[in-house]
Amino acid sequence: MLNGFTPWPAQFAARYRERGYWQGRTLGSVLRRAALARPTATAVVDGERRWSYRELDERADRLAAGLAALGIAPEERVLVHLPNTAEFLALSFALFRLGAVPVYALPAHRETEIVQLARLAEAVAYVAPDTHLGFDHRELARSVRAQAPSVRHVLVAGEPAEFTALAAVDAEPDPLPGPEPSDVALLLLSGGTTGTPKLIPRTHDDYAYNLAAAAEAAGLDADTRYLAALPVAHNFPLACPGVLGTLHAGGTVVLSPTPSPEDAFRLIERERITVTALVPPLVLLWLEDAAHSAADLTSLRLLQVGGARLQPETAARIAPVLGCRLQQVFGMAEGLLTMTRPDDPEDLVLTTQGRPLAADDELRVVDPQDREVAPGGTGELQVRGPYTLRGYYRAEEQNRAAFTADGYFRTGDLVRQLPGGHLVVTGRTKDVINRGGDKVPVQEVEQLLLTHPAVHEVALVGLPDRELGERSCACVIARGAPPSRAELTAHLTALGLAAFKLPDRLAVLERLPRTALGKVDKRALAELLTGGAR
Ligand code: OOB
Repeated sequence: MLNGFTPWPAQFAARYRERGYWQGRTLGSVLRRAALARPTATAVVDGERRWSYRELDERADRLAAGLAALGIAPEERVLVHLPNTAEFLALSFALFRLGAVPVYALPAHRETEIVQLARLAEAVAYVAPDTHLGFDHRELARSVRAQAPSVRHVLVAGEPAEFTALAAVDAEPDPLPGPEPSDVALLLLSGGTTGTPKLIPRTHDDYAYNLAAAAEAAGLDADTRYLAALPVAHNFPLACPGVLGTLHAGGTVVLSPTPSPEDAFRLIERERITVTALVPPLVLLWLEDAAHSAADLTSLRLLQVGGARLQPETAARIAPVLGCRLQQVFGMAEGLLTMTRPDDPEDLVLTTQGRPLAADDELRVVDPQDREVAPGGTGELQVRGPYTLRGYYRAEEQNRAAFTADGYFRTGDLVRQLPGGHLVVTGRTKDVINRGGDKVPVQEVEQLLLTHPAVHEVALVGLPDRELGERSCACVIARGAPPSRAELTAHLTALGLAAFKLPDRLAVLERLPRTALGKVDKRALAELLTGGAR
């Protein structure tokens, strides 16, 4: 068992097996099964490349053998920093079959995040494209190598420079011992409530349930043509049901280089896409463009929306404008998924975030003293269940705060539960800014801003925004001459921070409002900046 992983207690594991959530399957076998059933069907479309199930299956086997020949061993971590490409899928299944553990970084991540992840996971390899959207990953790889000594291999999809070409990692497949279904299959990145990133271990058993149950709830089958518009390194398009759920169902995955209407509409028309998933700001963009676009979107049957709050008014425009049904999804890389269902009445689909995937998802809604609120009341959501983690990876201290004594995960989300089980997400208690689905880890950004010489004190707050839901504002008490926003963003960019974490606004203040306990009062600060009270 992977060191630093917190397993479910034995009686819970036994129950999840007994009730059929955990079927003793590995993620590598999910593809194998689909490939045996429909070898010649198209599994993945990436630009002009089309791989059949047999081809994807064989590539995964050869790549697994090649990685083993490089000396990458089961349980070793491999930092995967690939955009939406066929290589992402081949590599993922290769690692699943080998029993090595992918750590999925988002394409937007830069040196700060990548180095932190490589160190935290003690990754033995970093896998990246040569360049992507104008950014040279080989240069990043050089600083990763210099700062994270565990990284022995850099594998490059494309022109490798001094590194190893991913395409050259290839060997005749040998039977591999392979992982146990209860082993950790992958590590996902948490939305981040602390100064440094946290990693979420997902086992083969739990993730196989997650993707299969989500595929069923979204009605996927062998005729599904799923467009991956969001970056597939994120849990939502990866397995909720996403690309893995589509392959489980025997459908076709079509990879879009970006989620822009331009790229996506062209692919929807060309590939007769039936299902896709978006975050709310992209829904607005698609709705706007679809009104003027000549593209034929009639094949689209279902649009999943999640990651941040969807306004009911926006939700109501989806069916008339895009000609498809909506499925709201509330989820987290930590596990729990709630979804509206095809047979839900329309008002529940438009105004709620759905109900849990599993009958054994145990939800409770609590007040700040951890006491359950009256049914229908608003409070923090706590959860445990067959696909919700019991501990972050190697994070003993953070785990004491993030979990209750009886193993519930404190989501930091404020919700209300309707009598039928549907949740309405109303806010959050955690200090994260949800910038249209991108999670801005507030403490991390504050710590980095404090390294600027003109910043004496800083608080990052989220302000309401029509398009993104929220935008970030850095409230700064200056040391000497006040800095400009351009100076601060240049400073953060030079440190190698992902662009979505850069403050959207700057407010230079004389002092920061404080609570009775002396902590910065972020609610008062947000009110001050939006012209509310005070
Ligand atoms: C998804 O996962 P993460 O890990 O990036 O972020 C999780 C957080 C939740 O705790 C919640 O604060 C927020 O994102 N969130 C939503 C939401 N879906 C997620 N807030 C309001 N409404 C929603 N529908 O974001 C994620 C993972 C799997 C599927 C979908 C989203």
